[in-house]
Amino acid sequence: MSSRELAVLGGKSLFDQPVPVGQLYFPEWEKYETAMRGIFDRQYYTNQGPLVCQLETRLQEFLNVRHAICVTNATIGLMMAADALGLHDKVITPAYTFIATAQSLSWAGVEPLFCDVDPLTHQIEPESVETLLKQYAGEVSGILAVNLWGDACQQVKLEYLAKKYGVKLYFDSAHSFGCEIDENPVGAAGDLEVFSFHATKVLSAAEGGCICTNDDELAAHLRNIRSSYGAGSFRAVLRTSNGRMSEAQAAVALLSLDAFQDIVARNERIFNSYREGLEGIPGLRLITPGAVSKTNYQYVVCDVDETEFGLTRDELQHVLSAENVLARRYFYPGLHRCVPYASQFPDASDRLPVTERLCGRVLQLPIGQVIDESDSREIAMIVRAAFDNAEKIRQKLRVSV
Ligand code: T4K
Repeated sequence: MSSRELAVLGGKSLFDQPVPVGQLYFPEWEKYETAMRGIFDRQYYTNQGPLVCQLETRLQEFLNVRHAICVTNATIGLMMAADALGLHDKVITPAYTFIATAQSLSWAGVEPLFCDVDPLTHQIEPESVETLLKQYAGEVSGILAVNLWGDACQQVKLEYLAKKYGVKLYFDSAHSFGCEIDENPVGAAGDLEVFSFHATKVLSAAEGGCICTNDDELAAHLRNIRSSYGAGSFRAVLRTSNGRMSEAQAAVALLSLDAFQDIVARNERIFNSYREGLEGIPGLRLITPGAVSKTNYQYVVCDVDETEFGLTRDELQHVLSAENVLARRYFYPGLHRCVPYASQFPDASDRLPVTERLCGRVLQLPIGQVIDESDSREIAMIVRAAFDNAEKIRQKLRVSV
């Protein structure tokens, strides 16, 4: 691709329609129709219906975990988890994650204590966790770790720390459904794990999620918080909610689960074509999941080093946006700079140097059902052309500001 063709320099956009980053699985219409017809025939929309029950059983088998408790979405699941675990005072969690992670704690009346992440993998950094456990001894009731980017954090080290300091440990695994560590499915670590089945995730219920645990007591507690429907045994809980998944959500999730291996295989092909296309571009590093023995290839995440690449991450995003490629700045700003946390942690940026750096450098490219391998090859060529024409692009952007 020559510089003349870049849309930011006056060429035609690569795509006619905006291309989003997400997975956006849509089942075959006939299969969807059949599933919906079943809901109509049974005249049963929600309240732990047969499709939700079927989904829970299949997830338990797939994830090799005793309990998979389906919920409305992962945000609600994380809120329910914080309540069920009886968290109080402070909980350690990374600032480099989606806002829902920390907000679930705020909803539970718990203060998030932000720790830093690893500069290469972006996963929660156990050393940073231990520093906070020591500094706030007696005030920390838990660690909410995040398994990011279809990869996993250092779970064994975190389990050691949770035991040593006597705190709860649970995982926001919104990004890591279907991944494996040492051939074992992600989902059964710590006290519990929460997955997201949002439309942009590798397993989609359009909106949805599930909480996984091997702890029977905790599972019963969670089911009672979710609502009395399908709770099995009654437990007196301080707060109940409506975290139910509907039959329509479960129908999409079951079809998505049927197609799961194909979805991941497609992701893998697209990911590898990006890997080839982006290889050797100075200042552009593709984050490759390394802690898992199997990834879901859910995300294509790039770290842009302005000094070597010649453009900032934001300038590259501008170049891609002109091509109708809706690359996203996950996660920007860092949670320590978001309302309501910014005012509570005025010194957080000094304590979170890696998070600060990543928030200015990381860019997510499209993958999933919305594109194919030839699209990802073209997108990678645009990134390469952006590098080749960095100076010209900078001048153009300066003029148009
Ligand atoms: N923990 C972590 C670590 C998370 O990343 C998330 C969510 C959660 C917890 C909470 O999970 P949920 O409560 O959502 O189950 C998106 C997703 O909404 C969110 O699920 C995800 N993480 C986050 C990283 O990304 P937004 O608001 O930045 O993007 P959104 O929904 O606007 O979609 C991205 C692009 O896809 C846009 O360009 C629009 C396009 N799109 C989206 C949908 C839903 C479509 O074209 N069609 C669609 O149907 O949050």
